[in-house]
Amino acid sequence: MQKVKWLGVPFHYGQSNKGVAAASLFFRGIGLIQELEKVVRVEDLGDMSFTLMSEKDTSIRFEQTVAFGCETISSTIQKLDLTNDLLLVVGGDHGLSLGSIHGLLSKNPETIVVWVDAHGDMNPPSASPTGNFHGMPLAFLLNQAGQHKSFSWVKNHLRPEKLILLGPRSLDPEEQRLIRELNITYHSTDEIHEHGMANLLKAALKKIDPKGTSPLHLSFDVDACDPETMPSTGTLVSRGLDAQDMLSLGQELAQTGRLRSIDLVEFNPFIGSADDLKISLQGVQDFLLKTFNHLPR
Ligand SMILES: [Mn+2]
Repeated sequence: MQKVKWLGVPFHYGQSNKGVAAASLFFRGIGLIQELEKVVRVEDLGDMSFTLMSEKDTSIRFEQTVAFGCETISSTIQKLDLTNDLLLVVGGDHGLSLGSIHGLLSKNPETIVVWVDAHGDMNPPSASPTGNFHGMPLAFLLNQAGQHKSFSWVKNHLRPEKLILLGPRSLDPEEQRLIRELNITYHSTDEIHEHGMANLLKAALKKIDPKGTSPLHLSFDVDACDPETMPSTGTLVSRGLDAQDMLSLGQELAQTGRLRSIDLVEFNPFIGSADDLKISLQGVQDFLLKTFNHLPR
C-alpha cells in the first residue's frame, strides 16, 4: 500500500480569513485521516506553526511573516524523505505554495506543477490589487516578482514550461500578460468543460514531458471548484469545476505513477452554513479517495 505523509500547514497570512488555518485540525477532527486509511497508509507529521513578525508597510501585506513562513515550509519539506511517499500539504492559504514548491524543486528541479485555481496567483507585488500574498506565489516561483530582500532565499525557480494552469476564470491584467509572454499552458474552466479534464491534462503532460519522466505536483486551490460543490472557501468565483472534473483530475494524475505531492489549500471550515461545510468536506474527501485509490500499488 502506498504511503502518504500528511503535513499540516496552518498558514493564513497570505489573505485575511484566519479560518483557513483551521483546515488541517478540522480534517483530523472529523476523521478524514481514518477515512483515507481505507486506501492508503497515512503518516501524520503534525501541524507546523507560524509566528507574526514585526511588519512595515510594503506592497505585500505581512511581508516579513509570509517570507519567513514560506522559507520555513521550504526547508521543512527539503528535510523530508519523500523517496517512496506522497506528500500531502494541508493548508492554509495558497501563499504557502511558494514554500512547498520551492522545497520540492530543490529535491527535483524537473518537477511539473499542475496549478488548479479560479485565479492566476501570479501578480507581482507591484501589480497586486490587494497586497494579499496568496495572489502572488506563482510570480515569485516564476521569478517575475521583482526584487524583495525578504525573499532573497528564493533560489529554485519554476520554469514556465513546467507549469500547467487549470480552471482560472478571474485573471488580472498583469497575470494575463505573463501567461501570454511566458507561454504558460493554460486551460479555462470553459475549455475543460468543452474538451474534458482527462483529455486536456493528458495532452498538456505529453507536450511538456513527452518521455513522461518528470515528477508531478498538484497545487489544488479549492476555489477552482464551483461554489455549488465547494462553498467553504474565501474567494468564490462562479462557473467553476464540478465534482466530476476533480475526480477525473485526481484519477488521471495518480494513474501516471508520477504524482509525488499535493497542496490542498484555501479550505475554510468557518465559511458557509453547516450544509455548505458538509458538501465541501465531501468534495475534498471524494477527491482524495479517488486520487489515492488510483496510485500504483
Ligand atoms: Mn490560489
